[in-house]
Amino acid sequence: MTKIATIEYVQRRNALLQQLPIGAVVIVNCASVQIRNGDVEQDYRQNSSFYYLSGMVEPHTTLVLVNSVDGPRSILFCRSKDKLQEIWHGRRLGVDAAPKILLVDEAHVSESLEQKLVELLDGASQVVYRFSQDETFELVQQSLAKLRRLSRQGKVCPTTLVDLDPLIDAMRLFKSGAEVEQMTQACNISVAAHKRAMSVCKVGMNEYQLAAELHHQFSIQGSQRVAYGSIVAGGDNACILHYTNNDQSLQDGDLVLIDAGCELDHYASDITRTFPVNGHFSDPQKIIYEIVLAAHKAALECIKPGAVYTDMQDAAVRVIIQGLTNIGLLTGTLETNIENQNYRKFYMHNIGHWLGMDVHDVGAYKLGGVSRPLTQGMITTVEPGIYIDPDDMTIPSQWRGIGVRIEDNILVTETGYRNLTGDLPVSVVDIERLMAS
Ligand SMILES: [Mn+2]
Repeated sequence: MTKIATIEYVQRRNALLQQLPIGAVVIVNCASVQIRNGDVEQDYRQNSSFYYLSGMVEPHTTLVLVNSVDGPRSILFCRSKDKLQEIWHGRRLGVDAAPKILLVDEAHVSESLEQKLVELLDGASQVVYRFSQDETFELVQQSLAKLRRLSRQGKVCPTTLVDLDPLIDAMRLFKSGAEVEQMTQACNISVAAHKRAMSVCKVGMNEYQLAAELHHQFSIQGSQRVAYGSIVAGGDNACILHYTNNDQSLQDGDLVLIDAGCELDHYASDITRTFPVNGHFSDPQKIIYEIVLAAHKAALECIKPGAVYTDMQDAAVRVIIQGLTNIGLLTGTLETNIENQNYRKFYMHNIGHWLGMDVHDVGAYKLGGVSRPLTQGMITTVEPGIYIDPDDMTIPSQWRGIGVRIEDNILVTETGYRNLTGDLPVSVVDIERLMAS
């Protein structure tokens, strides 16, 4: 399993500073530790943007970047080595090792941050931090208040505050070769886990047992955690888009929808497959499934540099409307159904989302109010679905409660796309064959 080289983090820090004026100071905080209950903490997962710039997994850490006249400067504030604390809670990187391991220019103990930050912000051309992070806001306000009080001693309080998020989001949206490699590995693990779930699925199993099969496969292949709460939805639970209870038994004759992906070194994968619990699609299930699959294919065929998100959504919507009209679940013409959005009763979400360090990754979907063109190096999900309300008595019973979603992870390439999760069976024949073997 390869990891992204440390030098890439240096390049990211420098690329960020290059977009800023001389004298700009960037402050980024790590994720804070959350209490789960009593004395137990939530599993710590580093903030994605902080990790993107630092490669540092530990809590209680702050990264400060200075775009000085002498070149870029990176300063890490982290926990000091502490034998007793490390015996209880685990190893720490410490200030001596940090410059060598993370290739930052300097490292200091966290306790010195407040005082050092006042010095670093003195006369800064602008202060760049994540407006979305409350603790950084407080830290910046405190430092600026101190500088203002010291103005008679010649200190200069910066007057320009800039939000870091749009800058870092725009960088994270475009994946480097190493990031693509990392995400390909994450996708491969998730593909193997979904295959395992398909091959072990049996009537009478519980949803949580199928989830356990996926999670076992994630862990055994080196994934640190899930990228999001796994959805294992048997029968009409599939019509609950964010179903995560995963505690019902899987019934003969039902479909099961699995939306699950692992995280690998802070990069997500996000796959959905829907397959029959007993290994064989019924005729109505097959009909709905084939419509979603055709919509999925139509959306994929749009993907190339210059295409926009709405191209994919529009292509999928057309196929879904046509399919639902053919079986009598929609009436009227294609155009009126598009205009009235009648299809939203069956397909109520969007075609996909950016994928990266966060499962719903950062990056603007529109630029200047219009859908932004796809560009080489972006990774998106493509995930059309049809969900037929189990309680809607106006719909013939054979269709009710069927929920199907098909989701793959797609890299936009120079000439088109690469399906990073394309090794996972998706056709009716291939799924039934895998389940039979
Ligand atoms: Mn998704």
